[in-house]
Amino acid sequence: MPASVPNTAAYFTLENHTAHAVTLVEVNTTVAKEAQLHTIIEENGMVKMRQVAGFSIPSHGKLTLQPTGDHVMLLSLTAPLVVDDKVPLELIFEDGQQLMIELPVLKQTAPQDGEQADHHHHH
Ligand SMILES: [Cu+2]
Repeated sequence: MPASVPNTAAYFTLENHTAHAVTLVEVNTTVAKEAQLHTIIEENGMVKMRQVAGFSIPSHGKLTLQPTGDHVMLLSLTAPLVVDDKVPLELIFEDGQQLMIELPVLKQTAPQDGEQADHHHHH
């Protein structure tokens, strides 16, 4: 991620091993002013990002965030991200559960409009 770009996106996979569905409703991070849950939709042949209220993960299912679909948008980075640094994210679920994760910073080569799907560095 070049230092001049104030926004970036986070991708990870969550597995739900419980007997009930869970919903990720909020993400907090120290590296950006705001983290939003986004999905990508196609409308009239245009690929667009939309903010959503939550990502639901079915019982014994998983949520896969990726550039072509659901993702966490980090808006207004507070400092430039350095490749291989770790970015802490606090995930908050609808039932009040919290989960801390750390993601490595990867070089970004794909544009953020979601139209290119075949890069190799995604999780
Ligand atoms: Cu987005």
